[in-house]
Amino acid sequence: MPSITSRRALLLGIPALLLTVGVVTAGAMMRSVPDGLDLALDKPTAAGLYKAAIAPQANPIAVGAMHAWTVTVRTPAGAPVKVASIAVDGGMPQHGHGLPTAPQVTKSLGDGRYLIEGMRFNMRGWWTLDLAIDGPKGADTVTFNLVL
Ligand SMILES: [Cu+2]
Repeated sequence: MPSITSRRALLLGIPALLLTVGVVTAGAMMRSVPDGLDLALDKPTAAGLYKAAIAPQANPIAVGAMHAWTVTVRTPAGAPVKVASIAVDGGMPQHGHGLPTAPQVTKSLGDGRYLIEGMRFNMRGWWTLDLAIDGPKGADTVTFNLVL
């Protein structure tokens, strides 16, 4: 039968252990954002059909705040592209979850620029933003990396 003293030690020890585990886990999560991530916000699409550039309308991006982005689609030579559709997806590769909202392109701003509304990031870390672009040269995709 455990003495009162050892029981108290156990009761004090559990929170200390949980705190240690929590700090180590948080540290591991911070460290685990891969080195050398391509953080370019202006890049060719996967098959090279277009060039796409994204820009947040809020800078810096506040975690938890709904905000908009613009995406600019150009030909590889730099001419603006009038696309048929752009689908927006994304998530956190290391957490196995997608975006907490369903952002959409809501309007064309002209000159190959489009407005994406409804973006919200609900935690810090490595996010991807995936665009599926369907335009005059065909369908292509591009993935942007963001570290918040
Ligand atoms: Cu996450």
